[in-house]
Amino acid sequence: MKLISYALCPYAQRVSIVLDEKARRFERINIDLANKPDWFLALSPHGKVPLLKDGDAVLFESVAILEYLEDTVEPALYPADPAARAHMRAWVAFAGSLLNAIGRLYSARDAAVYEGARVDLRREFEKLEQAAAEAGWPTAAAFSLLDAVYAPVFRYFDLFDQLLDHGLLAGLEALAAWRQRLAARPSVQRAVAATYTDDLRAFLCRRNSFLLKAAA
Ligand SMILES: N[C@@H](CCC(=O)N[C@@H](CS)C(=O)NCC(=O)O)C(=O)O
Repeated sequence: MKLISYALCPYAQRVSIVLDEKARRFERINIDLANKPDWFLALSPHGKVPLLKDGDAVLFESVAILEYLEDTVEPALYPADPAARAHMRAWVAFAGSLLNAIGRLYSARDAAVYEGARVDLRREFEKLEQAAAEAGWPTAAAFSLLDAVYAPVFRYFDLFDQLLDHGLLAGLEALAAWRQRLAARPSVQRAVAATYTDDLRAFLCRRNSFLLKAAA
């Protein structure tokens, strides 16, 4: 299999983590999104990564790719029980809306927009905290698809925590425990390059992010 990606993409990280957890060997090809190659544009309907190439099949949209891998490669990362599976799918979708909210946060260029995004994101994390604590995700024995989609969410905070006192996860103990468990997982560590945090900082700098101005 070939995973077409971009170095910082959280959606591609999901796929990388799941392939790794399912012990499927794959080749990762990172492209420059500012200069998309023609071969990529010919394959990608929306010009977005990730794409997964499996033989003649070219798959796009990370959740569709995860579902494909779940249908075709053992071990299962969704629960077998239909209600538990539906529940997990709903929280997988929530991880996507969190990634959008994080995007709004780091795209803010001034204090007022940043503060609005910060308050919205904090509210979403409080919802997640309650669900995580009730369901026991932070200490779950088996790795699940939920782990694969929340690990890239938490990874942003490796840099954000160095930059400023954002308070986004403060006091959310279930999320802190979950984040720690995921950060120790080899598949999660291998989903990005060792230069990830520096690369993310450079990305924020190019976007003139308020996060860096506040840190300065
Ligand atoms: N909903 C898509 C989102 C994918 C996405 O937004 N990818 C970004 C990179 S992280 C991208 O390719 N953006 C294209 C661009 O910036 O031109 C998925 O889950 O795969």
